[in-house]
Amino acid sequence: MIEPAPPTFKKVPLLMQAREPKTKAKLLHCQVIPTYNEVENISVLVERIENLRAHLPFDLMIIVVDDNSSDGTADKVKQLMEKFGNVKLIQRPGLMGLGSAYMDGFAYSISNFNADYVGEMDADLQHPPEVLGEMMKRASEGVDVVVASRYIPGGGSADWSFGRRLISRGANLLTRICLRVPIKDATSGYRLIGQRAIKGLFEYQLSSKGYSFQVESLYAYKKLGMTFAEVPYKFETRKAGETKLNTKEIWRFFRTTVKTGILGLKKKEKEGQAH
Ligand SMILES: Nc1nc2c(ncn2[C@@H]2O[C@H](COP(=O)(O)OP(=O)(O)O)[C@@H](O)[C@H]2O)c(=O)[nH]1
Ligand SMILES: [Mg+2]
Repeated sequence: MIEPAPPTFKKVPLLMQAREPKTKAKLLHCQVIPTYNEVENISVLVERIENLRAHLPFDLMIIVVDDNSSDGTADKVKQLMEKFGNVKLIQRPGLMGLGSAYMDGFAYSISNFNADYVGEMDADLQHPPEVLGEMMKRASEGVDVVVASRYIPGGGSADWSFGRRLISRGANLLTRICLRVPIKDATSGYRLIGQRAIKGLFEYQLSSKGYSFQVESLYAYKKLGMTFAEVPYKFETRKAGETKLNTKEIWRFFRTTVKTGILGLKKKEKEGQAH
């Protein structure tokens, strides 16, 4: 079994991490954005999120997790950090996988900022940040896991190749059959998750560092008894750069989904209680 990568960030000293502006009474959402060679997308995305911020029901921080991109993504994020005090950067030494990037981003958000909610979102502008308001609204109604969905009325995907549609539909069908999660778009990488669901997730021994993290984590939330909701969105065309999803990751996804359906997930305790 592959061990999840250990967190590679250092806890930020308290003085350096003040949330600003301190509006309190509002809950805090940390939007985690993993990046690998997204230099052309990241500033457009961050600017779009910043433009929305004042209209959102929660305070918002942006946590970029960069895996030593060769195109200068991290330097671009450092420039954004000078402009926006609510942007943070976790720099990791090399490509370590989407799932491990999210786990590091979540752990950082909870341990440094005691985030009430964390979010998942691609850096490539496929996930329109304008949907965040509706996702936060559902969360504030008491939902633990809000998934932005292509496969409910109002959702969809623009300009997606036949091959990608087939993979996405097939992956969703397999996930629903194997894991019986109450979500139409189980592979969606656009999510908002409450603190108690994340703390529960940390107790599980996830086997995947990559894309199959999405279904493993959903299964863990189900086992934890979390509540779910889906909000429709239109999956947009990648604006620049290339997808990091490759054949190896797709096979790993299918294997992990079937394996999780049969064996369940193990908790981290030594005795390894299967579910
Ligand atoms: N830090 C980090 N980011 C990754 C990794 N793999 C993918 N990403 C980022 O995760 C997001 C989703 O990947 P993407 O290539 O858009 O996948 P797709 O939407 O399924 O085609 C993008 O922002 C990528 O840059 C990784 O191993 N590490
Ligand atoms: Mg993408």
